[in-house]
Amino acid sequence: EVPNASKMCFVIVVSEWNSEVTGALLEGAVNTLMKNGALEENIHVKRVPGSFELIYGAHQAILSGGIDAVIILGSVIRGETPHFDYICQGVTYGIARLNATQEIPVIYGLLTTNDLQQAKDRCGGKLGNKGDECAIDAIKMAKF
Ligand code: DLZ
Repeated sequence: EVPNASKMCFVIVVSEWNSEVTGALLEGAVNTLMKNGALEENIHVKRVPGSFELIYGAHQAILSGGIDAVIILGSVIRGETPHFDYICQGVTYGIARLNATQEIPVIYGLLTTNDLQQAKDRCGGKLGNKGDECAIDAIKMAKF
């Protein structure tokens, strides 16, 4: 059961890297928040250049106050160097740290895939949309 979100306020921090994927994640998250009662004026979208900046973006969103949950959305696609692993680990650790130390929940919507097709499958393709899941999780955690 999903609580009603009509009195909740959200910040979505979304990465511009792989914007075809992150745009679809964002659309899913916003639609699902609104389907569950959230008002458009209470959903604030902030953009950062890449997934590594999601940590800073989420932290600043928390410090700005007056919100119930933050959702981060990003897509990291494996390349030929270990860069992928460093970014994924850094973001995961950074967001985990925010969740352990800050007062409001940060929902982890980072797709970490081997190729673009796997990402497309997860942002509105055959495996659903991670943005939808993150929206539901944000509402539940805002109520927690
Ligand atoms: C540099 C980089 C690379 C190679 N790949 C991705 C990616 O697949 N997804 C993503 O969100 N960001 C990528 N970035 C950018 C880094 O996240 C970050 O923006 C830069 O290293 C600057 O801090």
